[in-house]
Amino acid sequence: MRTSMSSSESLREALNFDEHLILENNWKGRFVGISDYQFFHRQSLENFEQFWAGVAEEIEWFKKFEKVVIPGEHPNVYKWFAGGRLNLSYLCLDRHVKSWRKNKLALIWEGEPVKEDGEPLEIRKFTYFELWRYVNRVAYVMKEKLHLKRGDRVAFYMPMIPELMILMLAAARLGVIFSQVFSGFSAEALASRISDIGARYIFTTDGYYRRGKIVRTKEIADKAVEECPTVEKIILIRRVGSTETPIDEAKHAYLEELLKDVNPNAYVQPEEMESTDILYVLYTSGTTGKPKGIIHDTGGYAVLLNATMKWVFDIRDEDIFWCTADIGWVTGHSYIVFGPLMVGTTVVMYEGAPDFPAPDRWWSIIERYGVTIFYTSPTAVRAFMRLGTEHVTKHDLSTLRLIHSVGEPINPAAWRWLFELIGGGRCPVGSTWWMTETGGILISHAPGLKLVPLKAGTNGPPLPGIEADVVDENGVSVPNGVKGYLIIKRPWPGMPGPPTGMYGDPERYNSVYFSRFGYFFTGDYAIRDNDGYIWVLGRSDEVLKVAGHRIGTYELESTLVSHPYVAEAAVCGVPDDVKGEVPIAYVVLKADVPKTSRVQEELRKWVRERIGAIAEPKSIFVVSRLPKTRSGKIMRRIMRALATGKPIGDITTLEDEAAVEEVKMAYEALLKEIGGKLE
Ligand code: 6R9
Repeated sequence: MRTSMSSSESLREALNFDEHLILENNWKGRFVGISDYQFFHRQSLENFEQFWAGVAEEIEWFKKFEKVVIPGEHPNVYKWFAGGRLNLSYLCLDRHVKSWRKNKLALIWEGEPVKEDGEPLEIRKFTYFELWRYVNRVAYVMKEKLHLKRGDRVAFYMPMIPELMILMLAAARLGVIFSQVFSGFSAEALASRISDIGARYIFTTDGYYRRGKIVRTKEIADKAVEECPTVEKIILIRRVGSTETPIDEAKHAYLEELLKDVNPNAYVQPEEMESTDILYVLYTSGTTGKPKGIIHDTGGYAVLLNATMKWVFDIRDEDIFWCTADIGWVTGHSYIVFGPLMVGTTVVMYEGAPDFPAPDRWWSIIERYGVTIFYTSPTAVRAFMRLGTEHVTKHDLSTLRLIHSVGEPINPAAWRWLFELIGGGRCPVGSTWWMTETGGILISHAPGLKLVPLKAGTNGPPLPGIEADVVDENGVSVPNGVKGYLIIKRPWPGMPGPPTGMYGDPERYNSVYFSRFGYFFTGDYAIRDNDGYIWVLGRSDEVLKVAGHRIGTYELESTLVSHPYVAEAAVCGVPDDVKGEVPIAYVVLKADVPKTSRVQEELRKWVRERIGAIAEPKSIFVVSRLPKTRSGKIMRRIMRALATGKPIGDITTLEDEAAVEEVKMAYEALLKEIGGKLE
């Protein structure tokens, strides 16, 4: 059965997805059809509260919720499953330890370093029972030795080692709010997040391995703490066995030492958390201002993750689940730690670089552990595509049965590569759409529901209970096949949580997400096709996605302007074959600075040190003025067109706020000026 109509045909063509890519035979015999899904989806919205109540009953509550969803104290903040009590650490561990899963593997971790023969040097495996014991001992240290209690805040600046997962579960056990900061971020980025949340402790490592080198996290944390008066101590987890700078007992303690005299059978009662209590705060980039601390609650978040593990990943007890994200990003929080452990699966976690020491590292991991579900990103796929197929074909990937990607739209070549080469033509390959703000997947194919035919390249229909739409600038639904803005029309479990959506800033939460359309605005462009499938096309705002990582242009611009040489700066993203997008910058220097090429080098280093290597601009143009409209808005499309050698006619009407003549003049002036200055 082929359900798509002509407009989605042409849409697929426009996006370069060709004919054979509706995969209705993936779920042989079980495939029902999109109209059945549409009916099911409509029902879930018509009986909205009843539907979500049913989904919520699939997890274990210490006390059952009284209400499904009620408004919170601030506009657009909702209380999901109010009155309910639960604990994520209990759901991820204790529940399984009480069942046959006690001795099932919860985690298989592989470190980056390899032996001479190329085999991994370290593999650590934890059963649910072992993980539970370790988490209890760490929770004991947090509670009894560090005197952390419910509602306190801590920061984790942790690389991809099992202790990160353990710290998250220990904090969740005690109701201690945690904020994990990506280990590739700089001291400044770390400091701003620690001070915003008012963390009492930072947990980090002495260092970690990345591409064969040691990254010195302790030194970075030391530097960050200088500006953070709330921090009492840095707790170090030993990973590389040495630090470059001395340990100061007043400032540092090793977790290992703190654990030494803790009983191996230590048990810490999990706190009965309110469904509406904060589980964690994760900082993410927006279009303006400093990074936003997105709050995730306990109950709504747990319900969405539990449901999506089943609907989207079709999780089964024999699965070996590998999500390749870093836990520093939301994908790792939701789909390495809380989602997979809640449903009792075996999680694979890998510490290092994908191509270290050889380009087949990832594929060797799939073979070594018999990974069945693989969750990755288009940018990683594109990087591997350049390295050739032989690194893949020498490994047996036949255990794989389901593949999804996340982070940005998937391009046809990357989709095909995943489908044909990695999945051997057997595995459905989806592109799950969601955001830090949504907590979990909202728009996706759902093999676990066995209803939805997979249409390559689309994100899929909104999941049950999720009402999404594509609208024009006035908030009116656009016809199928027409590009518009993606909005979410009803609250959903897992949305930014009480009390304020954004940590300490309810006004900003409202103005960023709700002021434009009155509904949650995702910031994305999308198309809805005739089957109701959503094709997310990319960001409509100034948020960049560099190798799938979210970076705000404002963050970059303010970092550049804080350099003593720089008077003004403007940043935009330009397409990149592998990373999807990379930042470029235009800077106006102060009068007394010589225009030498060293300026570019200096500024690159400045950004690297202040935000992190992922934010480093690919090119920096020194100009005498920035292309701005009369109202002072930076015309990023001009910058983009110039840097990519494209004519400025190539602009989308949706974002066009300046007169064409004005745009042309600014373009020509700048073109004249920067001619030949591209680095
Ligand atoms: C999970 C995550 C969110 C932004 C989002 C959108 C883009 C994510 C996507 C996708 C197309 C997909 N995005 N998944 N675009 N197809 N499957 O990535 O969260 O880092 O907060 O970024 O990523 O633009 O708005 P986050």
